[in-house]
Amino acid sequence: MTRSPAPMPCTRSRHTGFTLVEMAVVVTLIGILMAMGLAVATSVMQNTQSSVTKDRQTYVRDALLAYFATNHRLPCPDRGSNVGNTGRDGVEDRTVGGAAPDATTACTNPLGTVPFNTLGIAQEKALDGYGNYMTYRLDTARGWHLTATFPPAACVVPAAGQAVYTAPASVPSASAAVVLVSHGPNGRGAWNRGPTNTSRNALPTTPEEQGNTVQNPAGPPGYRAYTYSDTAAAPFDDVVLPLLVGDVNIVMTMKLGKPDICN
Ligand SMILES: [Ca+2]
Ligand SMILES: [Ca+2]
Repeated sequence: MTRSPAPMPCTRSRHTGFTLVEMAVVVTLIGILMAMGLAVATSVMQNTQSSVTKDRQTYVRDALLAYFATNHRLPCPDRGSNVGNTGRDGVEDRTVGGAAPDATTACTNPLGTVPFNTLGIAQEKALDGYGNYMTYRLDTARGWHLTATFPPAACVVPAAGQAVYTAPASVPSASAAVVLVSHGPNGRGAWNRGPTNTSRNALPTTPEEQGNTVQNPAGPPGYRAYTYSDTAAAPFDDVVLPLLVGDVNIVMTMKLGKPDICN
């Protein structure tokens, strides 16, 4: 009689799936990886917004210098909220306004946004990397918006412009014909692209940023081109680029073909 073979021992595990502990480990790892990915994505986005802002400010500054070289003056700000003018259409706003403003008249306001149509540049160049309009502050007190005489009738070096501070100090570090302000990630004080294209974000609450909106600036008057700070005591995220009086003077002397304005 033939004996039937003994049954093979069962080698198959009783657990074919993940244990709760294994599942917990996997879920934790996925969470860590997602958090790392999100942090990297956020960092990349912030760097992109910052670099776009700086690139556009440089672009606008160069466009202003080119405009000055051709027109011998700087354009007035685009000021969308003023009655009787053409609004935030990219055309500079003057007291005699409309589609073709009279360049011999005063600016409606020295503070507004970049007049992209007058400069002949794309509208997006007037925006910062955070989607707000950059503030454009022209030093109208010294007549930069009116046509300069070429060559000058007398040796007159244009006076100092708007004070720009790169750090808390009593003496400014730069003198600007134009100050371009991106109000940064918090966007406080910036004109935004709301339904009417004329809305302005809530103003800054800290003195470090208030000066860039001409809103009760504490400390010395002028604009702040401070470095970024996320400290609770003095947060600052504006990105500021001055068009220096010296740079405009260089364009003037180049147009005159002279070594400087007086020679
Ligand atoms: Ca306008
Ligand atoms: Ca800001």
